[in-house]
Amino acid sequence: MLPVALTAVLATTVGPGSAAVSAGRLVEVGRFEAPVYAAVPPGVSGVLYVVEQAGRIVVWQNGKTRSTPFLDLRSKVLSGGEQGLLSVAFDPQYARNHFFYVDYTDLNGDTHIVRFRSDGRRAVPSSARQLAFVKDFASNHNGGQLQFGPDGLLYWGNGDGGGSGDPNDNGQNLTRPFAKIQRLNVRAPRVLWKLVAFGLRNPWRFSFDSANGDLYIADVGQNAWEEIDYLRHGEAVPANFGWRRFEGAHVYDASTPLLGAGRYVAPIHDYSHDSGACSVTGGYVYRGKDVPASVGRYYFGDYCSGEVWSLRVTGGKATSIRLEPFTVPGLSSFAEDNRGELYLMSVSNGILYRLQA
Ligand SMILES: [Ca+2]
Ligand SMILES: [Ca+2]
Repeated sequence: MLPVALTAVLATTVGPGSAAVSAGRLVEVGRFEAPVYAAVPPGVSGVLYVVEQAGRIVVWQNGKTRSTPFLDLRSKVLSGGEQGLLSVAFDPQYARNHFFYVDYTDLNGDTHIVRFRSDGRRAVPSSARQLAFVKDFASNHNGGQLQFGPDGLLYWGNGDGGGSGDPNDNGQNLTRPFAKIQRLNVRAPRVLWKLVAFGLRNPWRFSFDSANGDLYIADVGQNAWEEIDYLRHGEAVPANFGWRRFEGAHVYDASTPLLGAGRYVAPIHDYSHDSGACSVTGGYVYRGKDVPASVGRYYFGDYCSGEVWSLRVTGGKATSIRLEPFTVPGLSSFAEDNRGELYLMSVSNGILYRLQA
């Protein structure tokens, strides 16, 4: 049997260059019905808008949940598995225009990106304006993340459409709306999505580092490897993240050539399913004040094993990869507030946690 101190070190460090010891713990701050995401309008503090998979957005304020939902799309949303109301993004000028954007799967399982306006407290249903529609063919791999980038553009991720092994080779095909991250200038008079990245299997969660605009994508793998992808702010796009030639850093289908249209970008990190992991859930680079030792670390975890890790990107490479001393089974998402504090949530037990020192 190992000495206690050594066991603790082994439990909190994995991978090369990882001498860091974890500094955080999780504290429960709220309970919801199958939460899958949370976000907050710019400049607001003490509030999170929590996305419930069935189709509601509820407002959590100073530790309490408002009784009236901010948005209720339950009659329009097919929910369960990878479907449902999947994320929300608030307009950078929300304080002025009250616009926000949602991604959901409708009763046929097709994807909608819709802009709504609120009256400040609740969504105005008649304000709905559709910005994208994708006819889908399988219930899984619907992506679902919306984020505003450092350029003020709206970024949207969609998966390869689903099934298993990318049966239609959507990953290496630019003519279809699958397996991509695209971005939209929401101020332009016409809706025109532009390609940022392709070769993604299911980018369920991606985020930008609020300090420098770097992009982190957690791309869900097939049967063996989960991956973290990274693009430094300002790097040339489109980037080709390789699916289905590659799953993580490993060849998945050698007969699928990489499209020449984009530069292939290998993951900065991948991890195997050996430990009971099955599906990566991407988080955020921590920029808060509560856990000073974690500033600059990117957090992510696994939906099945509930393991949570963090790493630092140094010189374009993942360093100081660290297993955190807590688990969140059913980990559906992370969230970040305007102070840079980090939240985690479980779709299976409904708990919203906050990272604290
Ligand atoms: Ca699908
Ligand atoms: Ca990849």
